[in-house]
Amino acid sequence: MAIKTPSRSRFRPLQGVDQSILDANKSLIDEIDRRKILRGAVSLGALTMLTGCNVTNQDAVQSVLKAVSSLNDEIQQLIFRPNHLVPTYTEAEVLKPPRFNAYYDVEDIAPVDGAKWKLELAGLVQDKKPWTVAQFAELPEQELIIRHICVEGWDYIGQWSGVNFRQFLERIGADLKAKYVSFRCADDYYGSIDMATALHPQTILATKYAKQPITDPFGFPLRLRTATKLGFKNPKWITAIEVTNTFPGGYWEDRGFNWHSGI
Ligand SMILES: Nc1nc2c(c(=O)[nH]1)N[C@H]1C(S)=C(S)[C@@H](COP(=O)(O)O)O[C@H]1N2
Ligand SMILES: [Mo]
Repeated sequence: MAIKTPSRSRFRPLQGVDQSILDANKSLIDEIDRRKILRGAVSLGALTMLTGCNVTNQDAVQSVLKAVSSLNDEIQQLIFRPNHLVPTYTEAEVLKPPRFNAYYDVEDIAPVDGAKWKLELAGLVQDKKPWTVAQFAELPEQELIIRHICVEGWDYIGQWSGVNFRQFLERIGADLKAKYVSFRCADDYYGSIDMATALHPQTILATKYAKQPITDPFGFPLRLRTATKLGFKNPKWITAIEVTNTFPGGYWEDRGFNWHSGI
């Protein structure tokens, strides 16, 4: 009896793209999948973010797929424009409440007790004194109304505020020449970003959504919000931050997703 092997390709259709375009570009899509640059579905929004090109029409799809298939982390890092600002939106466009996602269902989240919570600091940081919720509340706030793009193929506009990450890193005496900033979370999630992204003017440690404290599903009391990265590069329920030159990886990156995953 023949054993049916599951299809090797886990690539599901790009949202908003005609099946005929996908058929015509099948080899490129397979190539992307083979290199595990992207796994699972990918939206046009995600492609736009990964490539920095606005993927709005059919002609653009092929060139963008080509671009993505040839990208690797090093190249993406080279084309990163440190002070290039990502589009922001108006309050009227903000989704309330935001859309939940994690590697488990919303019923399974374990809320963080703000009274007991502390942010631990490690690595190339001069002042490793842990931070409390009350101390974060005293920091100056920056607001970002930005698009959250999940690689699974959905997105929403969110309104986040909290301390500018560069300001926070300067305040704790972080070595801004180090390569990576890594995050540990109250769940088993972990992640990391390159220093250039950490220092980007639209990267914050968010404590509020739509001017109210972030609620449990969305990362209370502290999460990262960076405008230049896909959703999974924004850890929620952060418990520790480390500045390091040793590549830290991340939960999804260690399962095959592209580490840079941004512009
Ligand atoms: N700690 C933690 N952070 C996480 C995740 C997670 O499972 N655990 N999922 C990531 C993914 S894949 C996405 S799309 C966003 C979802 O954020 P939201 O629920 O605020 O929309 O959180 C990211 N940060
Ligand atoms: Mo995601």
